[in-house]
Amino acid sequence: MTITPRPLVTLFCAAALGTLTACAPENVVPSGEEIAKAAQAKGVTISNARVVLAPVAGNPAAVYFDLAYEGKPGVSIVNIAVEGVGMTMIHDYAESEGTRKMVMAGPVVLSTEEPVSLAPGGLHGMAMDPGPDLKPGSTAMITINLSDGTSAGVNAPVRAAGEER
Ligand SMILES: [Cu+2]
Repeated sequence: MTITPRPLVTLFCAAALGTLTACAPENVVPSGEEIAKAAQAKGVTISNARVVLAPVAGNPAAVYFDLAYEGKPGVSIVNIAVEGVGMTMIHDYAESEGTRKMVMAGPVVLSTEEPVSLAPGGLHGMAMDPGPDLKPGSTAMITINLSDGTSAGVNAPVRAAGEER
């Protein structure tokens, strides 16, 4: 079975991390079985992947990485899954009534011209309900699912809130 890209609804989320769970349900993460069956993405190079925990245990963790792409055009990241968390959303920031708010983002179109960067202050992954195994100094598998049904995985270090992002 292939993973079909699902249209992601752009909707405004509350700025506070604690209330973000309220805007989750549109972004459906494939089951572990679907991930296992997905073919390895071609032309994808992931670097600098890391998961940064929130200051309060159990609050959403941030997911960052750089992705260079040399594959076919018209492919995008449909969703991201992180081992040991409930679900991961793709977020960006947008200006609204003079304040910066987190908004749902994606699919993220891949380009051979410019790498995709999930980084502090911009596009990022938000890993909801991180489990107890996600500790500073450990690692977590990040799976990046693409619209062509392939996926790329990377083992990322988990960092504490105060560490370098
Ligand atoms: Cu976010």
